[in-house]
Formats: sequence, structure tokens, C-alpha cells
Amino acid sequence: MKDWLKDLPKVELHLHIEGSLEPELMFALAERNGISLPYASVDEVRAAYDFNDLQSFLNLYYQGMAVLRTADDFHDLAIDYFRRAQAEGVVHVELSFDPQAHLSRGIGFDVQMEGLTRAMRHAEREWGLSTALIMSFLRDQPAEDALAVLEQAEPYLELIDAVGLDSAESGNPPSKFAEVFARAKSLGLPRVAHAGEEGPASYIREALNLLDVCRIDHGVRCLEDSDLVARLRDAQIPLTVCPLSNVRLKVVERIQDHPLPTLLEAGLKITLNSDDPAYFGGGVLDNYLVCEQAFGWDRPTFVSLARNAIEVAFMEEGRRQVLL
Ligand code: ES4
Ligand code: ZN
Repeated sequence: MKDWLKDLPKVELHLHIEGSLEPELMFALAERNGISLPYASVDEVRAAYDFNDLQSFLNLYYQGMAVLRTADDFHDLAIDYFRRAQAEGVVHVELSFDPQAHLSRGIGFDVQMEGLTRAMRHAEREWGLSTALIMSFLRDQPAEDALAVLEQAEPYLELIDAVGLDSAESGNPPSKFAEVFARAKSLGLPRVAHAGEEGPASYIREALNLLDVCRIDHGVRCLEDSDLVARLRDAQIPLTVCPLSNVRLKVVERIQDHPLPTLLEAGLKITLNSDDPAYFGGGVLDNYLVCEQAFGWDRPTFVSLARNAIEVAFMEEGRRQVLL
């Protein structure tokens, strides 16, 4: 089954590229940029990845990405991930990035875009790996800042496939970003948002009603609202679920307690994704494998999950037809 799951063509819809920064590359980039890290070794970094909740993770996530300075750094980060992803049978990656988290450190938008898009072109050429880029806004920062980033991004719209919403969810409802997402829509950008990870089911509702998103990232707390579940099912709104992430951030206590089987039984359009693979203990394949171990799903179930992601990915129709 492990080999079969590895060979199954998989699509990744929920990946924070900054969360793919492995400790080895963190050290290499720190040295290249003359930055000293608060860790003595790669093992010490990994030992620090013991989280209580989303915020305790985000603190280390923002600290870790401080080694990213130049376009080459962003390029090397993405290449390092694409190489691992294609080796585990991933055929399409939608990477999100957090421009505000770098702008606030003095790293220009152009620097970020140059590095990431160069890596994306390389992945297509070298591995036949297709990619899409999602520009995410930090929901724990003011909406005005997100609007300013969107303005900065306007010369690059051809290179951006969608906008997203991430970072600390509790207390930062989608309604805060209604104007920003309306502007993104008027620019022709598709929209996705994290909702119902740590936040309540009402945030998923808001993301649909006020941000007009076509996908929900996480969304596992939809089960607290049966009307919402019916709506998500009827409209077949995709949920990009990240099981290992949910365990590591204590959204669920153990993988056996994860609501994935219930979400599937409810007829929802579920996909499996890695979120922040360097921090949560594995990539897309590991997320498939942990589900196989915990839930004993058969091959047709995994085929249908993989197909769901192909169906809703931001990719050229010709490419989709080849994969379906
Ligand atoms: C994130 Cl797991 C998760 N949730 C919200 N924001 C994020 N940024 C990176 N990973
Ligand atoms: Zn996420």
C-alpha cells in the first residue's frame, strides 16, 4: 500500500512554502546570510517543534523564516520542497506565501516573487511538476496592510493564481477582510481562506458569504453546524484538510480522533494536504499514509481524494484532463 500511495499522482492544495523550511536549509541560509540562530544544531531545532496550539507554532514559523533574505533564498526554499514533493508522487503544488511576513523584515515583494517564480518555472522544466501561487494575507495584521500588499501585487497579477488568508485565526474573523477580498475579486483573483481550523464554524460561513471563497483551508470545525455541512456538501466546496497539522497543533488530540471519516461520510469534497511539512512531521505522502494507518481506507477512497484535488486545482484545463 505504501508504494501504491507513493505512486498515486497526488496534488497539493494547501502548503505554506515558508513552512517547508527544513532545519538543514535553515542553517545553510543562516550561514550564507551571516545570521545567528538561537539553536546549536538541527536536532535542537526539531526538538523545539512541540506545539500547544496554532499561535505557539506561528511564533517559530515567523522566527524560522527570518533566514530568507534574497531571491536565491526564496528560490532555494521552493526548489528544496519541489524536489521532495515530486519524489513522493506529487504532480502539482499550490504554494502559498506570506508577503507581509517578509515585507515587515525589509524584504521586497519583487525579491520574493523573483525567487519563487524562478523556482516554479524550474520545477515545470526539470520535473514536469505544475505549480500555482497563492498570495496569503496575515489575518492578525490590519486589513489596510493587506490592501496595501494587494496594491503592490498588481504588476504581478499574471503570476498570482489566487489570494488566501492565514495566520492566527481566533479573534480575526473573515469579516475583517471583506473589503480586501472584494478588491481581489474585482482584479479577477480567485479566493481561498483558512477557516474552521481553530476558529468556529461561523468563520467558515463568513468566508463563504463575505469573502466569496471557492475553497476552505482546513474547515474541520464545520461539523459543529449541520446546516453549514449541508451547504458545503450541496455546493461541493472543497476543504483542504491537513491531518498531521491538526494533530501537531492539537486541533485534535490523536489522529484516531480526527473527524476525516465523518467529513467523508457527510459527502464533503475533501482533499489531503501537508500545510507546513517541515514543522508538522511530513509531506503529502505522509499525510496519506497516516490516514491509511488510522482509518484503514481502501484504494478507491484514496483515488477519490486525489481526484478531488485535481478537480479543484488552479491549473490549465489541458493539464487537468491529463491528470484525471
Ligand atoms: C498556518 Cl496551520 C496554519 N494555520 C494558519 N496560518 C498558517 N500559516 C502557516 N501555517
Ligand atoms: Zn495552512
